[in-house]
Amino acid sequence: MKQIVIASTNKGKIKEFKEMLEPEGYEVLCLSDLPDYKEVEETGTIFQENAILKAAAVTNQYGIEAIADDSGLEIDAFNKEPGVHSARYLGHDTPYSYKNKVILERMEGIENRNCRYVCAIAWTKPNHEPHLFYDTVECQIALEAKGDNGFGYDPIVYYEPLQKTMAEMSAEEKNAISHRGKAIRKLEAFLDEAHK
Ligand code: ITT
Repeated sequence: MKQIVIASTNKGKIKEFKEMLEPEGYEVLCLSDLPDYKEVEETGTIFQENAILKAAAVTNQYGIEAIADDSGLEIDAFNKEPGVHSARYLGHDTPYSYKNKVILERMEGIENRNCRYVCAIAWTKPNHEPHLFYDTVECQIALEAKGDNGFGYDPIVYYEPLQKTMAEMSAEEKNAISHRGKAIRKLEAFLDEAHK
């Protein structure tokens, strides 16, 4: 079994990495599996920068190969905010039911509801150049929150081609079209080569 460590504490993300990488023969470990991990500050201004910061922190601290995901929701009517601040928007520990309600209220009367999820995945390994895998999915802010699947902003992120919010999709449906699903497939192709 090939092992890969994802530098994340986000349960929703980790679940999606496991759903996609375990069937490919990877055992996916996360930060809570590493002893004495010191969390890094996400000081980057773009997703790619933060992804590299998080993956490199694990590679530097433990001398092992690692991956990290930095992702978020860009809302066009809010100048692409919350963007890289998506986890911290309205407070890191604020429940998403509240964050989503505030976004729906702020969107009232705004015609342009376009938004996108963005995902940057970084891969790092001692004595190797880091690699980045990036993808997005174009969506709209829904008129109301719907669905109980997924995590974070999923209940208010509406995907027109399936006429559902991300939280109304099954795991398979979301992984097939999501920013993270698409970026993980690029990572997978690279890992297959790197681990030959
Ligand atoms: P780690 O850094 O430990 O991985 P984090 O949650 O702090 O966890 P980010 O800084 O990358 O990670 O923030 C990503 C945020 O973007 C996440 O907390 C959600 O609010 C949002 N987000 C990203 N992808 C999402 C998805 O597929 N569904 C719902 N919300 C998502």
